[in-house]
Amino acid sequence: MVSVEELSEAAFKASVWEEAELAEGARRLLLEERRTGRSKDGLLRVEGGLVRLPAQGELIVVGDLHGDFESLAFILEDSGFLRRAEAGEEVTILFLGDYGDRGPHSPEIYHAICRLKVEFAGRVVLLRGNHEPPGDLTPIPFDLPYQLHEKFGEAWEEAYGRILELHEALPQAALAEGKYLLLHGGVPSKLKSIEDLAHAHERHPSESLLEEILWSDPDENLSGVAPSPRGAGLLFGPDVTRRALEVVGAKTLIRGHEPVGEGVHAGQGGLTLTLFSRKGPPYFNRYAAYLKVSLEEPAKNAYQLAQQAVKF
Ligand SMILES: [Mn+2]
Repeated sequence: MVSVEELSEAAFKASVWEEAELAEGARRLLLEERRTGRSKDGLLRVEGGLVRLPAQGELIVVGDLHGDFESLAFILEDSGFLRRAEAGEEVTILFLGDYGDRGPHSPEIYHAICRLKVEFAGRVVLLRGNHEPPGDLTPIPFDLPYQLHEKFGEAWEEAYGRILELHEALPQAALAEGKYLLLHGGVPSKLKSIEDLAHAHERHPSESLLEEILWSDPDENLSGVAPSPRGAGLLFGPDVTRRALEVVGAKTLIRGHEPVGEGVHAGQGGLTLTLFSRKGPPYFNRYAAYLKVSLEEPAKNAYQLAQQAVKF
């Protein structure tokens, strides 16, 4: 059995070749899911860049990690994911993206999440954030190459190349039908169908669907959309969220992307939940949080969901 300790140790000790091989292994698995429409264990259905979650069991949701390995280790330990997945329990862990940059342990986070995907297949969903960008939308800071160079020395680009390719294979959204829509930043303001979500990556950059999914932020008072201070994506009001949730048949949007002081924040009249799962500079949020929810009995709204978050 893989323990959190063993997973951590392997991530810190990895050679550049092991790091590259794991990223490549995870990428191949994701492309296979996209091609066949299902994870190899049949637990997930996949349509383009959209993952459909199972209708039963528990869902563990992890927000931005940004190089904070300690928080990842805590979440895995506290949720018991490894032990429970290995015992065949119906448990799915979903990451909302933003794995690297800012914190010091981007290479180790990539190692661990790729290993989780390779070992547990359909029990693990790795979504794409704005720090797993398409080539024309690189965020600042983008420390990943520097951290890989520092850790691996001369051959660092072996791992970097594979990780950039992995980014392109990450799905951009997940749906628990009738319950939750999960993605990194925000809902596309012109979303007309589930297919728009599933194929957003194929229409980038001629349409802004993917950019909005990766970069947008909810606003409490806005009606419609406004330019974002981030310089990419948009600010979107509760009316935009409500319409998008109707289109995909979900009650609540669960997303990451924004640092929140308490680790979790319910907004937009209960339509939107923001999760932030890392600690330390440059944010110094008081708590980080992750979410544990039943996929059978959905929470009524984001306020109820927020109460089910585990703060640490
Ligand atoms: Mn982000």
